[in-house]
Amino acid sequence: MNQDQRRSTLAHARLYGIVDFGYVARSDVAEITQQLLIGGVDVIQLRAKGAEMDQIIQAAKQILPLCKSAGIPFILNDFPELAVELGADGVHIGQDDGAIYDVRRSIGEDMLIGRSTHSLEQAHKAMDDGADYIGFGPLFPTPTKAGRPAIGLEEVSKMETEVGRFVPAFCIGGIKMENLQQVLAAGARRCVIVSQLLTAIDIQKATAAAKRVIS
Ligand code: TZP
Ligand code: MG
Repeated sequence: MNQDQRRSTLAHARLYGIVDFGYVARSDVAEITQQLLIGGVDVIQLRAKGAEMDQIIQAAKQILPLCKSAGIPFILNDFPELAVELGADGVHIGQDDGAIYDVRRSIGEDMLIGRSTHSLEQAHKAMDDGADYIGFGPLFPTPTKAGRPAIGLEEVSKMETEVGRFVPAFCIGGIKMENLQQVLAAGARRCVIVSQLLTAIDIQKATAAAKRVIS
């Protein structure tokens, strides 16, 4: 995927899926990635907090070709240099992972940079700093990111108008089928859903159901 394809895929993306080692056994990485892709996720991220480097590399090498043949961008959480080495489409960084400018300098213009944001102010800053997309949340409390205070729905609409119109903004954190309509009604246009998809009995079906609501 070249730079234009990466950015245009992202511009149309609605549902962002994460292969999160908190829910996915190392042996299931390929199978679960495939189910997310068939279900209709528009972006895939590998999030492997606390894992050994070789496990991250091994998982990334399984996910990458699947994303490639599906035409879906593959984003690595953290590790910009590794993302370049592996040929990932982008890297996702948190508020504590340094300046976007520095990451851009190290990975170049072609790759995507996603930034986690937890307030309207941080969303603006990420856009101004040149993020290709942002995550915005957690909207609700979530075991996937335990301890991070929920920001609620109040700022979603303003964030979409002021930031999401220019830079794809994915609402995240505690989003489930049960509250998805409410999140969209609050102004969200794009979402990340992690635990509800990954703990579903039928991941492909759960993903497709979420995609239908969000599209
Ligand atoms: N960043 C903010 S909330 C979150 C991340 C990675 C976790 C989202 O996971 P879930 O299970 O969909 O709440
Ligand atoms: Mg990080």
